[in-house]
Amino acid sequence: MRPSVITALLIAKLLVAALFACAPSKRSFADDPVVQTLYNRVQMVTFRSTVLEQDKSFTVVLPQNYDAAIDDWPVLFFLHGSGRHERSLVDVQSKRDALKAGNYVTILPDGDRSWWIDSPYGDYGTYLEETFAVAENLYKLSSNPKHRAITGWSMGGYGAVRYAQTHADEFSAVSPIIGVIDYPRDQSSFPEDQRYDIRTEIFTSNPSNWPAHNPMNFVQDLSGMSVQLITGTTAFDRTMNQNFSAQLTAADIDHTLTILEGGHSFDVTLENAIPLVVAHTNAVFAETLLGDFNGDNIVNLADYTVWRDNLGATDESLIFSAGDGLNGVDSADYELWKTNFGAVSANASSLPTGSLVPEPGSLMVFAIAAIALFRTTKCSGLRRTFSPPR
Ligand SMILES: [Ca+2]
Ligand SMILES: [Ca+2]
Repeated sequence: MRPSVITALLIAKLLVAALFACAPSKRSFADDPVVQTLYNRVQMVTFRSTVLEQDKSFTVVLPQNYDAAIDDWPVLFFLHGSGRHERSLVDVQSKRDALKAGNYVTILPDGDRSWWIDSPYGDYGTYLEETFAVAENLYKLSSNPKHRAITGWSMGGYGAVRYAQTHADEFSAVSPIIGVIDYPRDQSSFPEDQRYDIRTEIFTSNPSNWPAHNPMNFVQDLSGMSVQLITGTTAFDRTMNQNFSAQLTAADIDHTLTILEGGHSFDVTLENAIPLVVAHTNAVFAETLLGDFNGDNIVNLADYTVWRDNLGATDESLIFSAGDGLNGVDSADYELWKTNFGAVSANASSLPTGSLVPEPGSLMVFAIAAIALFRTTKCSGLRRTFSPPR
């Protein structure tokens, strides 16, 4: 062989070796979740969970007007019951259709039989935070608690309440469906058909460990949220839900308790509960017209004045709690106002006559606002915002 051919072969060999050295030994989803379309407006995302050290999936139901170019989509997290998984709802057409009526993104994670908490079974509470972070990044979900809600059925009802309690500043609504929510506890005082075996692989067999896991002992952490309890007439969890409702009432926390005809059932009670949760979530998200800082159901110049006069305040109640829910009255709230300028609330039954949108595009207004902003804030990382469909 001629020397030049040998050199060429050597170089080729080195190149091939270098290529293989660079190739990852195992496919990792950490930085690159894989998105599949399952149905119209329904997707499945697979990613590498570093918490569980395995590949996990969640499903996603997108609202009709979803636009990936827009940030801050409202979101409902929906946790499944034991023995079910991330596809259990979306693979049933009636349930899938019911979920599609949401004016927000629905995220349905996979929690195996974990009860959605950190336990000897696995760190599924931490994994849930990880899953939500992946979803938030991929679908540009809102971090504003006013546009975040959580629900689930059975074990997922328990998980939704516990997650809302341990992340109380992240949600405006929680809706357990046939939730096992006065649990784990000694149930000897419950009627026999109203009991549920303690899952000792999660909660241990030592009763002294149970109170720290029973959502009943933390109802106060739900204050400020819109709480919707749904159970069935013959569901074993009915007593637990009635207990929970009484505890909420004692703590002066506004809530609803709906008892549907049916048992602890995927096909009946859950089926009929989904539209109620979707309607509740739509209503809670529409309640706040972001940028309407004086609460008159329209976003206009008057709201800018309110924002300016309260800029720097640590409490957004001074701007009618219509900011981004974070960091007091700040530049992000001004951005919300600017984005939603001219918007009118769906709840506006009677606007004062003559109060319709004043010259929305007035460059002078924005110039003044921009100067005020420049003077008073350090203005960084401003986010675009989604205004809910009206
Ligand atoms: Ca207003
Ligand atoms: Ca703010």
